[in-house]
Amino acid sequence: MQDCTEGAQTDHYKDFTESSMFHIQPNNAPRTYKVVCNMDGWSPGWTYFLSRSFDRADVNFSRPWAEYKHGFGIFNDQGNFWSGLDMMYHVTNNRPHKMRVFLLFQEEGKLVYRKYIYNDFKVSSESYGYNFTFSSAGSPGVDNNPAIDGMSAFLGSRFSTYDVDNDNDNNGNCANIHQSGWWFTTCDGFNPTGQPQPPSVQYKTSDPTQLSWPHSLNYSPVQIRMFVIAENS
Ligand SMILES: [Ca+2]
Repeated sequence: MQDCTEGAQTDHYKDFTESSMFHIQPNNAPRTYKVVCNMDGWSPGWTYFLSRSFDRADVNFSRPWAEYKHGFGIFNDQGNFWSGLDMMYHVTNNRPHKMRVFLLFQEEGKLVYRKYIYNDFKVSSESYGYNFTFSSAGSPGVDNNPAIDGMSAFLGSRFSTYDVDNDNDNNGNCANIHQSGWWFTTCDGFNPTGQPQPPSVQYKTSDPTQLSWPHSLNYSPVQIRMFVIAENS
């Protein structure tokens, strides 16, 4: 299958009842990629590229360029993982995809999901630093809980890791400061691949290694998931 969306529409995979590991090969790709697909439930056909949650076996996200390029972590429904920038480049350039960010916050003693959608989300090739574009964005809301656009602040930035500093901060290495990899601009911004916090840590702290995403009340996420699905699927 060229991506998880095609897999979810194929009889061969219809009996899968949860998110699990598959191999995909986009038509434009030289090889297969290991990914986690959502084949059932709320909306089948999503290809995950990031999953990190406080309640799972810890995976170190402070990794070099080569690992963010190829992917790392535990590739299943209960694992923390990053699927790799090469996969994202090939999947999103093979045919149009929309991207969804799914965040879980602890807000006043209650776990609240918030999501944001980016239409026609595309990651460029390694020679362009994997920078991304999208055509429009919006928050459809989950139980009327809108999220906040976190991606626009990173538009135009190249990806950075501790060994490849492509950020716009001349005084620091943002990936090293945040102990993660991302399309960093300045080092005092948000850290979407950072360490998720237990629900007891309700508010974002000054710790730069903490997982963070814009929120009007500065809540700290306990979980982040990012995935893409083919448009008009
Ligand atoms: Ca820098």
